[in-house]
Amino acid sequence: MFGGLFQSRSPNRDRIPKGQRLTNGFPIMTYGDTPQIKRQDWQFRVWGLATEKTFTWDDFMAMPQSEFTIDFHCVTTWSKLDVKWKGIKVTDFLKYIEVDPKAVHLMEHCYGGYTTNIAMEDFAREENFFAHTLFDEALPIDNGGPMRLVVPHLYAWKSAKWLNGIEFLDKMQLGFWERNGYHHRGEPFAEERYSSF
Ligand SMILES: Nc1nc2c(c(=O)[nH]1)N[C@H]1C(S)=C(S)[C@@H](COP(=O)(O)O)O[C@H]1N2
Ligand SMILES: [Mo]
Repeated sequence: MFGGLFQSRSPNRDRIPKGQRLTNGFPIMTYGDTPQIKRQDWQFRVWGLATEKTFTWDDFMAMPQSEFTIDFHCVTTWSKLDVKWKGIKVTDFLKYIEVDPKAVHLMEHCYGGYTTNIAMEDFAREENFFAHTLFDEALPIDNGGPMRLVVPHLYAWKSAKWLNGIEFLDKMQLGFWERNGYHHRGEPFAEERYSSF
């Protein structure tokens, strides 16, 4: 009879970082215009400290496909639990390119010009993926369709929508929000919200 009470103090509490609140919807967070890119026109380029290579939609579809259920934390304080996606693991994708061992950092580039930076060790992790499906539907354009990156262990501004390239770097450079005061790494459980530089 007290089940409801105890459930409301649920096991999920540990999954919600300090300063965050649960949302049931899926807020859209976009700076600027939303680029309209069709699957057949989508391209993804790798450059910098990696052998330059351009991939098409079909190239990505031919890679191993995986399913993911992850929690998503936006620095503006909403968190959404158990978001279901399909896509390509970063660790699987990395088998298709040649990265120079000097690459320690990278820049995510998007249609529309958004950028965000990430360290190689935060990028090349098992739980990160390129997403093309959200809750069993083609990834909606507002959520970054046709393809976005998802990096569950960092704040969602690192999960670049309309992704179209990755530039490998020999040192950290700052992306769009990072140049505008956000933390260079952005780990939600450490509350790395703002830059300390
Ligand atoms: N290209 C691009 N990617 C982006 C953004 C953006 O403005 N442009 N916003 C980021 C932020 S701040 C968040 S919280 C998430 C939001 O993803 P959603 O709109 O699918 O909820 O996308 C991230 N990726
Ligand atoms: Mo965000």
